[in-house]
Amino acid sequence: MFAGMNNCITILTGAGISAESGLGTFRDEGGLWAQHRIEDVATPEGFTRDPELVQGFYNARRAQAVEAVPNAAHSALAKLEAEFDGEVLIITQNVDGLHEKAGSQNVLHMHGALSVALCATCEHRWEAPLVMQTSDKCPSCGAQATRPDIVWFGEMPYGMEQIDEALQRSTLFASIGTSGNVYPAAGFVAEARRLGCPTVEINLEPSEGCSLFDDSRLGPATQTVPAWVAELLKP
Ligand code: BJW
Ligand code: ZN
Repeated sequence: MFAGMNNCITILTGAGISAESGLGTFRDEGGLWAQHRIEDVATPEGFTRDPELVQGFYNARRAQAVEAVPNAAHSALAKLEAEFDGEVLIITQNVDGLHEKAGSQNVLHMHGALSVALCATCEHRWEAPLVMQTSDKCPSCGAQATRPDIVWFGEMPYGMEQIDEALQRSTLFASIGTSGNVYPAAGFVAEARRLGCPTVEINLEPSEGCSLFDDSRLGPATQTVPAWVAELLKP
């Protein structure tokens, strides 16, 4: 009766799943890294050098994310979680909150979230104001060391232990809309394989690690993801 609970689908998502919601990816032509230097806006050193620049970058992205609407790919994953006979875990590198807006509940934000403020002094977290400033006072310790709760290069992504455990019980690993350039996320497919778990890549084009996947579905996420979910839910 509970046999279904032995099924566990682990889904890694990246910027490509939100592209058709109007949010820019990082490495595609005209993407965020074509407009900003990574070391200026996505490292702790960049933040120390010029906090105003970094806050401005994330304030603009937060404003876009608040307005953005989940697309058919996000909605299909929420439907999968609701209807699949087993566990569905989304590990997202995205900071936009669109999975939750679409109704997904089991979501792990390994690179943080635009909607959360973090005190660099005491690590207290609270809901981010739409426009964040480093001089905003921490509600817990009063320090003026407010930063976005985003995992920058050189910082440890969140939930690594939980991710490790999830990969161990996974019966299917899917990677959606990510270029496979950034570790440790880019290494999950190799780990899943090592554990004997089948792997599928769903992306606009083959990613860096495409040869490590057993199966590949190429095309825009709003088409490929609902089709894949329909197959999984087929009785
Ligand atoms: C579509 C589509 C459509 C488009 N439909 N698809 C040397 C070797 C190995 C590792 C390292 C190394 N040197 C340093 C490292 C570690 C480093 C790293 O990986 N660097 C690499 C660049 C080499 N990683 C880290 O530092 C991480 N931490 C860490 O390793 O901790 C351990 C440690 C700590 C201390 C000391 C030592 C070790 C932290 C990584 C943090 C990443 N942060 C960012 C920015 C913050 C979030 C934000 O601002 O939003 O996260 S970087 C950026 O890249 C962002 C993303 O989450 C991440 C991944 O990007 P993603 O999602 O894959 O986007 P794109 O644009 O690359 O790809 C989009 C894809 O979608 C494309 O394939 C398109 O084709 C596709 N697509 N439209 C379907 N409609
Ligand atoms: Zn504090």
